Amino acid sequence: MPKVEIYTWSRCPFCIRAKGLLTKKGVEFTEYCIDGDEAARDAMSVRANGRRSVPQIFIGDRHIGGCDDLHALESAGELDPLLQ
Ligand SMILES: N[C@@H](CCC(=O)N[C@@H](CS)C(=O)NCC(=O)O)C(=O)O
Repeated sequence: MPKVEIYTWSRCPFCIRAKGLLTKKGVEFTEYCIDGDEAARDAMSVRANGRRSVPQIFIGDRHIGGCDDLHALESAGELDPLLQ
């Protein structure tokens, strides 16, 4: 399985929801909790094509986007192939 990374704020409902989907699917992920860390957010934004909201999710080299993007992939049946 490729490395799955997620940038989060601890109290962000979208982050909690995204992590919930990954956990439900049995996906192990690396979480970067960047509460109050603007330098880390800047670094995330560079990786995430300018997006600054959290969560931002990466699977391998691919930028997935946020919580809605992750769930859209799941609904379309396109998430599992990315995780293999
Ligand atoms: N549609 C986005 C919404 C994410 C979102 O709004 N996150 C909030 C935190 S809960 C945020 O980053 N707000 C700050 C901002 O948008 O700059 C997703 O599905 O990930």
